[in-house]
Amino acid sequence: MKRILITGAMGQLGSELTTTLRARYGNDQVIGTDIRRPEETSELLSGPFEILNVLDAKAMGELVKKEKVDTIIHLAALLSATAEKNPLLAWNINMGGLVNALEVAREFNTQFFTPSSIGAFGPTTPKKDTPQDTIQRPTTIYGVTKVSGELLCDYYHHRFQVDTRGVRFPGLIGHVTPPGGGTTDYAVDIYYDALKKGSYTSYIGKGTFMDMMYMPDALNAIIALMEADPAKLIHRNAFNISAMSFDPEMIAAEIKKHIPGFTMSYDVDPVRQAIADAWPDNIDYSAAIAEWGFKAEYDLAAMTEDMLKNLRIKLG
Ligand code: AKB
Repeated sequence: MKRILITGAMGQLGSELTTTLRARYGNDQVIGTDIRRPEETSELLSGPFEILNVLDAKAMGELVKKEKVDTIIHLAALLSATAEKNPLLAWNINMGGLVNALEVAREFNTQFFTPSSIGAFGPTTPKKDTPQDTIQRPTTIYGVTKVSGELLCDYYHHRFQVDTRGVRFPGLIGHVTPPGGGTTDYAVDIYYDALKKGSYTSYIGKGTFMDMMYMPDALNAIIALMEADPAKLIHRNAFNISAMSFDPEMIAAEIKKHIPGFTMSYDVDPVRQAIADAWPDNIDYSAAIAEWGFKAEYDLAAMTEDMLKNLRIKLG
């Protein structure tokens, strides 16, 4: 029986992962944690939930010991655009939280997952079909923490035999919890604005391609990797994965098929545009397919249909 602790459980990925893992492994087996408590009506409170600051290593260790946790999923981190506004804070939270979580995993011999990102690549990385193993010289503080995190997870595996695993997530798109502070967030915002206003002003410019993935595929990927036979994992941490690559024009055109009057305009944000320009157009994820059978179900058309259907219900 699994006993899972999730940090950053109130975030875009954490909120959906917590409920998905509870459905799979049992409601009481998945302990959601975050720096604050969710609203009383939140689904996250349908199972165990604890307030935990990832910078407090002692509290994390005590919780893992008390709850007999055997798997840590460490999600708490600042995303790319927020990180760029306060680089030192980003370093402290992203690296401080990660090293604390890895130390706890080492001490209590737990399995460990943490996400890296397409942000771990930089302007000198090949932009098309970006290989699994390639140049990683990111120019954002977020990217610096992601590359360092990949290396640290590799280190804890080979030095201390911690069962660390991870993927490089592309932009994640979902309808449950909005993302906060990322560069790829436009691809979520556009659906909300399409339904609420019939128009969207994009802060990312035309022709800027980035990898993306619909949330159900991201959740399945985490489960598949965590349950994969360790003997088959060559890369272990930081597997490239993706489901689609598009630019703002393509997602707008897809939305128009459902909302014919939808219009798109541009007001490019130089900071987020520079981040996007330094990231790959599309990554190669053949290692994830070969080593643990990664697959994605949703393309742009299927995702758009499902997003609009669910957001129509949510927004009323
Ligand atoms: C961001 O935009 O910062 C994240 C990511 C791709 O890591 N969504």
